[in-house]
Amino acid sequence: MEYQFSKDFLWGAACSGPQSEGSFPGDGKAEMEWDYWFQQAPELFYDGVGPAVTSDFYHKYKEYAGLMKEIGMNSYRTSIQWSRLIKDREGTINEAGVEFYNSVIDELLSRGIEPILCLHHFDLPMYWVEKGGFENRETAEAFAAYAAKCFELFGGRVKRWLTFNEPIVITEGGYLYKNHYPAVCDAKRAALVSYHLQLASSMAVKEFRKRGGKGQIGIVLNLTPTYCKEPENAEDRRSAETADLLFNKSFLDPSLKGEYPNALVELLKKEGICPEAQAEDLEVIRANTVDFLGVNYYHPRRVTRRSSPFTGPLMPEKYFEEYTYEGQKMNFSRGWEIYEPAVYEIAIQLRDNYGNIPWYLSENGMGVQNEEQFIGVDGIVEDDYRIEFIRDHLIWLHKAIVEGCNCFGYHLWAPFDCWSWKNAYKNRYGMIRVDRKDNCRLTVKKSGRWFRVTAEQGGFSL
Ligand code: BGP
Repeated sequence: MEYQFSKDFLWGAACSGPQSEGSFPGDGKAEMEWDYWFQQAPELFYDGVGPAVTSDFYHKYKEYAGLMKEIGMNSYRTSIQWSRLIKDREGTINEAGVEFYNSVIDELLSRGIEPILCLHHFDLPMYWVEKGGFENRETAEAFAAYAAKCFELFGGRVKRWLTFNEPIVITEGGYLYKNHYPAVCDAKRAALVSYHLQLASSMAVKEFRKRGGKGQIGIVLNLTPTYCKEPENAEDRRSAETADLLFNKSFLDPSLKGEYPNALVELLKKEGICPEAQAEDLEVIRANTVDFLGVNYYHPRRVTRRSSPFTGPLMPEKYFEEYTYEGQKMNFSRGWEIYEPAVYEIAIQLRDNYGNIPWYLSENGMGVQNEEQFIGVDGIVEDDYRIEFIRDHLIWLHKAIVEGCNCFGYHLWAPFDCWSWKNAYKNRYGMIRVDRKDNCRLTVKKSGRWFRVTAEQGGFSL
């Protein structure tokens, strides 16, 4: 069977500024939330490793770009760190930051790798955290101004922009499940943050268009297709619909259709947590939908109706319980389910319910603990599990494209092993190994070799 993709298909991988660059403090970079949180509570971070060095991309970007080329990537997504580019709330530019991002863009372009830049990957500068972060509407305005600066500085060479990476994770991580700063559990604040994140994204899109931005602008959403245990049971179906509303549609609909689903607004009102929206803000959201979408897909969500009444502070879990079942295929290491058909189902949804918007799989990946155990005699990580993971997702993506879905690329998370927030270096995701015990020495894994051949051939046959 042949799995051939179009000639201009994006073969690449994604990472982010805060997870790869390191170099804080240094070269005028301001503090962002993870720098701060790590200093406050290093014990929360796996092995006590914070974001100060990460994969040392700040110093090694040329070597990384060379290896990205070697493994066949024709595109790379990373993010600009707001805190590296802009020093304070007054908007003072950090010239060293401008120089760094200019050099990275030029380096990638010189190697035929398209830079795709995201403007925010969970890394709010502390000077805005101090003002309430995205609970404060002013932060949304500041984000739009920062975005405009980025378009002005780098717009000539960057053709695809993304406003936010996984905004729902900022909300749920910071304001419900305590995985991100400020690590509180408050549904009302969570709803307000979500609303301002959407507004910030739409305002940035508006800036992009106002400037006659060349190229396209999108947003990266992590979509978790939601399946209920007993589809014949109406309550079970409702539990899945509600989870889908809260975790997927809450950004998908306003970003792509310009409006919130009525059912979501009603739910938030019923719970007394619906933000008070200004009419002109809703108009900005309505008028500034994205050109394309990045979909991060890792695992689905399996839910069923609650078996016991919900107690405690308001959480999405009031409306469902998650469940596992025997025979469920799990990543042997990260604890996430592997369910490839979901990629196809996402694609069909985007085709049928969202105007067949152009999109790409902007993250998909397999985190593995203690990966050194798979190093073979030649010193190469023999990550056949990762090759199988990528291939099996590509098969479903291919099926979707054959059926008319508008998917233009596949990006693995990540090109190289990188720092993963509170998990630090626990789970390795890269096609390039970063040996942190040996001055971040880089070696291509078996998956990198496989990816190169696949990208060069534009697919594979089985
Ligand atoms: C996504 C994020 C990435 C990355 C990835 C892997 O949600 O966009 O930043 O971290 O997940 O997940 P984790 O690091 O939790 O293993």
